[in-house]
Amino acid sequence: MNKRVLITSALLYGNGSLHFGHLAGSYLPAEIYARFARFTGHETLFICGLDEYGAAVTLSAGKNGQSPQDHVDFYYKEALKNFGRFDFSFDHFSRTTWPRHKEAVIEFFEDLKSQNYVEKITTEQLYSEKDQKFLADRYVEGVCPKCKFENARGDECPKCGASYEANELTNPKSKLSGSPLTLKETEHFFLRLDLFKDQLLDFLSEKNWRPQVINMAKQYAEDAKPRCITRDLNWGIAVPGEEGKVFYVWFDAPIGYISASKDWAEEINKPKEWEKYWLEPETKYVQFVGKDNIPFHSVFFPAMVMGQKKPYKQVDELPANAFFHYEGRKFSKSDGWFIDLDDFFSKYSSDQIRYCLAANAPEQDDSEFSWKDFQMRVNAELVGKFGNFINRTLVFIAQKVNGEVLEPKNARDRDKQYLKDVSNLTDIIKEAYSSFHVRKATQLIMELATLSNVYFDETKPWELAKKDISRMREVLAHCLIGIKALAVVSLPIIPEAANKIWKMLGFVDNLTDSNYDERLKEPLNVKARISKPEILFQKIENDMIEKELEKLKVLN
Ligand code: B3M
Ligand code: ZN
Repeated sequence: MNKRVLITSALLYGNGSLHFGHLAGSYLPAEIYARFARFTGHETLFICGLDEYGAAVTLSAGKNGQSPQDHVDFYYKEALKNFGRFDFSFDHFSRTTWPRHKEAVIEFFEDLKSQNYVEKITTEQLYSEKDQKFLADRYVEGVCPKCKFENARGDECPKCGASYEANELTNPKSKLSGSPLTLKETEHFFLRLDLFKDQLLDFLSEKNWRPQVINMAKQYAEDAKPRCITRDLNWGIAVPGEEGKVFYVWFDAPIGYISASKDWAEEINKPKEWEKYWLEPETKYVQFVGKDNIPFHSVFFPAMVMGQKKPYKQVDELPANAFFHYEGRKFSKSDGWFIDLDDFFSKYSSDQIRYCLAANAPEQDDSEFSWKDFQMRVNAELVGKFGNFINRTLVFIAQKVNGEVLEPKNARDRDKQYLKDVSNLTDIIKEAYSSFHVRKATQLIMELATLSNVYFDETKPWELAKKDISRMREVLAHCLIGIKALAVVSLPIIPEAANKIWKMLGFVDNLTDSNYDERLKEPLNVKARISKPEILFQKIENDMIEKELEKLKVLN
């Protein structure tokens, strides 16, 4: 991994609240990777923000009887509150309505235009006779040209992830009135993706991305054709010199990664600091997105970057995830098929849900959140394996050796074997994080907890307490090393618990003051005393889960 890492998560649309679907797909994997990158000593910038323009926003603001600006102001506050509740560690969370973004977008456009990569073209766009206007993509619905899904949006298909022009839909109709649409001539700017085709295919040929990601990217590059980047809308970044036209949200939004980095640099009073991440080739750039965003991040934005005069960093890794559903269905606030986060956080903790979402991350295929699985992950894994090992060891130490922090002195083969297992697992957990296998990381962490419990069970310190105190001390000293390893490896996923464990072991500094490898090698703080351990995770009782499921039954 390069020394410097730039990490971005897809900018959240400013038209709704965060849900577990977003989190499991593009946010939590990025958050875990960012914590891991910092903890392994990389200079890290983790950027996100709110995607505030586009027809998705005007449409939902309209439904709410709100102005688009009021609408996104509300959702910006919501986003900050919710990401905070999930213990996110963004370095900056920006907004595309901020001025620096507009400047950056205009600069991108002018660079493309001056090199003839954008062109004004007379085109046929979907027109509503009824409303007497051209309808921007999200106001249009029709049949997906790729997978034939009935309710595809005007610019991308929520089912197969295809990305296209609204006039490629079959049977297009107005989303507002349902009325059919006709084609009418108008002028728009087009990005000449076709001119970048060879360069894009070369760029993609070097990527070792997940098969589903690289296949989709290559297919989209093969089909590269001019793509309309302006819209007839009054909410967005105005196209210079054009009346009533704004940039298509997918043109402006990815530039938001750059403008957000500039906002961050200003905020930390080092206005040029963003350049280290964006203009220096040795940065590694990782973009986390959902699968419906793949074409925009693998082809559309890279082409925009290729057409710039400044040498912006291109994406190096694109660990796009599949979709994440809720009890067999898509999350949908309008259908009531969602989890109210105020209610959720009144009962459950951030670590509990972070762990559960990580364990079910939709890395290969779609996956889902179910309450039974959540209960199982918490009770059987976090409480039953992970928490149990830590708790039983620390309680025993508090009772039997007055909380002394013990050091190994006379290891036997069984102890050495345990240490070897711990060391193997901490290595492969690191590898899992580095290669974006969050699901595997959770499994391996539980494997470490399980083999630690087995070590405790086999060495039976409670029996040794009656007959061989020095051997008991030796075993407990090894258990403490296992606990320290659990704190280290679990930090990216369950930071609250990891930090608590660190303190319970008697360390006075913060776990993140040093790094992953150093922490694993470091001796325990023998001067400290272990007091009675705190509970790391609350068990979830059956009646709590039944109540959650009851709420869904009325909707079925
Ligand atoms: N807001 C789409 C989405 O959230 C869009 C991402 C923009 S990333 C530049 O799915
Ligand atoms: Zn489709």
